[in-house]
Amino acid sequence: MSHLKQADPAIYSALEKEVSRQNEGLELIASENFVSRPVMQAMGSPLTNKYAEGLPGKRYYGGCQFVDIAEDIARDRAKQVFNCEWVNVQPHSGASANAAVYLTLMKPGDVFLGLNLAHGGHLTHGSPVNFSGILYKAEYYGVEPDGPDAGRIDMNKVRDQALKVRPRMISIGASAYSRDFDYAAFRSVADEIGAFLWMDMAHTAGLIAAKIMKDPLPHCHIVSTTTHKTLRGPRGGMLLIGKDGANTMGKVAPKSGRTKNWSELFDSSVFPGMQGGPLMHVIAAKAVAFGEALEPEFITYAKQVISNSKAMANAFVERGYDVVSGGTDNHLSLIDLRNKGITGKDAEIVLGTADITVNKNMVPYDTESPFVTSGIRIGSPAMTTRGMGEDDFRTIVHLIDRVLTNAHNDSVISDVRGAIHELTDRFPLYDFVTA
Ligand code: DSN
Repeated sequence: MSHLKQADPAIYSALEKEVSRQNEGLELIASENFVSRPVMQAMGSPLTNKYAEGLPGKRYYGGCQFVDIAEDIARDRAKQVFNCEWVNVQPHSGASANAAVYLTLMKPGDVFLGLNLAHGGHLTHGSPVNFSGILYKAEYYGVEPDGPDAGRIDMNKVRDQALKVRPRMISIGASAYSRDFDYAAFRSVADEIGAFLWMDMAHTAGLIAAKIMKDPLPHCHIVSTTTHKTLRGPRGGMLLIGKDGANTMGKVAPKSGRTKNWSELFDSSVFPGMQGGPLMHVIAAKAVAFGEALEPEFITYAKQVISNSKAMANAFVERGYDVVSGGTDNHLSLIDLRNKGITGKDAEIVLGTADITVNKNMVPYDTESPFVTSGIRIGSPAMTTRGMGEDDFRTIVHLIDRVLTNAHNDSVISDVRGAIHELTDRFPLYDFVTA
């Protein structure tokens, strides 16, 4: 970092402080993780200088022979990781990947059916303030309010809703849903009404790659993801079609006099439909991360993510917290704090003062606004990457509970902050700035 330190002390200083925050604090935001140094090195490389619109071997610029190697490796490794037929590794983000899905499969005004944002869905799955809700007509399914399946999706209700609103596309995937999805049941609903089925696996991609959560690829026509959450790659997006996915979508109407495969249509929705030049440094970093995901250590990590998440959820339940759906199958839990007398917003702030980073989150049937919320979302991937196990996560729940039940007691919060720093000291992270 010596060049940066000398050339731009203001940015260096912000970076140094952020690295200290990451080193010392407890990172429990479910969508965050810590990438390896090789991933960071590929990202911070001269590949950022190269324009490469198009695909490997078919670019609109000269001099692409070496970035082609990187993109081909990224695509080949992604295909191995997810056992899929086709990928496009160029989307700059999950939202860009999702935009390419809409652009390919929907026309403005078409109806689609997705998980309600207030029940764990994502902004790009039909929120009225997002392009997906502005350009298309979003209809929703949700989770059960009460009963034995409280907090879970009831597939009979999804079917009823699909038969009622007749969507052109059904989306699966969530930002705050702690249970696995019944992809076969979703596909059966989609087939019954002739709809496309799209899974946004951004949150669980790493757990799917490790084959410890159900695989959406054999059931869905198209799958999108980010690459930086449980998958532990650089910030970015990707589109995938499973071995059977594209073949079950029927015939594509000829465009420009030639029948195109679905994969070609998705490719052209990414570029030139949604994006200009791909970020070749990020694509190289994706290739590195996919290589890491093919190593046996990745499966150990992914299993530990879920064990830690379950240990954390159980510890919250034991302390009288209302964990939505009663537990978790994946890397996150959603905690409804209404029985604890603190809002999600206040919980996020007070935990932050103890160097514990979480995010406030709407809970299903929330009575607070999205800026206040009644809950927090807590995830295990980042601290699992640092090496923590179930006992550490039980300690974390104990410390979170101390803060939330002593939210106005500065001395308790200061004690907890000290305990957090002792804990994180035992699991070193990055030293390249502070060393
Ligand atoms: N904003 C991400 C999350 O935190 O879940 C999803 O895009």
